[in-house]
Amino acid sequence: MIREIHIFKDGQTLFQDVIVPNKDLDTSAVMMLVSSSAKKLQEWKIDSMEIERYRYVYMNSHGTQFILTMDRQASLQKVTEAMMDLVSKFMTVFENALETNEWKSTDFSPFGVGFRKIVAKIPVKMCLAGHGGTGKTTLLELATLPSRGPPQEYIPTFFGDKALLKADFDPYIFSMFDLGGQDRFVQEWGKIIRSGSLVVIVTDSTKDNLSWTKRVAYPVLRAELPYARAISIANKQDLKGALSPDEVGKKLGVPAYGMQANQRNFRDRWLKLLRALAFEEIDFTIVGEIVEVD
Ligand SMILES: Nc1nc2c(ncn2[C@@H]2O[C@H](COP(=O)(O)OP(=O)(O)O)[C@@H](O)[C@H]2O)c(=O)[nH]1
Ligand SMILES: [Mg+2]
Repeated sequence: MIREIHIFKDGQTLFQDVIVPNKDLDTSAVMMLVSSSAKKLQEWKIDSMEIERYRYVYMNSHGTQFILTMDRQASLQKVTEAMMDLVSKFMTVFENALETNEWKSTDFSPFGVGFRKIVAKIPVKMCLAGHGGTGKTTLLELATLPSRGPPQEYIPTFFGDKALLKADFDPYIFSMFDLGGQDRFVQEWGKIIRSGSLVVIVTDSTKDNLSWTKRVAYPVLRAELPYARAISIANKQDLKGALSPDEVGKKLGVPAYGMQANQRNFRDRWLKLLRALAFEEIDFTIVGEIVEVD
């Protein structure tokens, strides 16, 4: 998922759009570092550097530095393509201005619309991870119920199902995977979840299920998606004896949110949680930093 764009020339900011701000790093210091590397690049070459859970993809054209901030875990190839696309579009409109002194008085803000369209072309990969029977398919179905926006799509697959969520998350669209929770499939998760930005750990709020999650799911998630963001769902809160979201969160070491996936009136809450995870407006954990408790 692309989080930010910054465009610089001669140390001045021509354009920037911050969709999900980075609260961990000093952005202006990082931009100084990255843009000084970008300046040394040959025309149309693309390079990148990683800092913590972020990746900075950069390019230099017409003495102008383009820097995209993305989730480190997401697909570098897709973002590289997006970079080519956006620099071409930018040059189509502003090349003449950049070649003269005119750029100093040019308004680059109309580029924002084109930029967000490019962002929307890369689906944000989100994985539902959990044991069979915890409610992953039900959560996918809940998210794909007819909405006011463009139609959401439910796509059955062999290992688990997939949904394309096109409404409610502007400018992002989500590609959400139900990782089949049969034990024999868990080893296959790696192939499906590679380049996932977001993980939703689904539990049925029982003790046995929490130990399965930690024993079987955690090793795969840690190996495959160390930089992804994670929350957990304490599902089936209607059942007698269900552990509270608080207890589930403590035991898993991942903030947990209560849910009843088989109830339509939980749809709004579910979509709000997904949105808040993508925009970093709720508590979450980085997969590689999960500290579990017995
Ligand atoms: N009581 C209750 N049942 C649920 C809830 N969410 C899902 N279920 C049921 O749990 C069963 C397994 O759900 P499913 O989505 O197929 O699980 P999956 O294997 O993780 O995909 C189904 O019968 C669902 O209707 C819930 O919040 N409460
Ligand atoms: Mg299922």
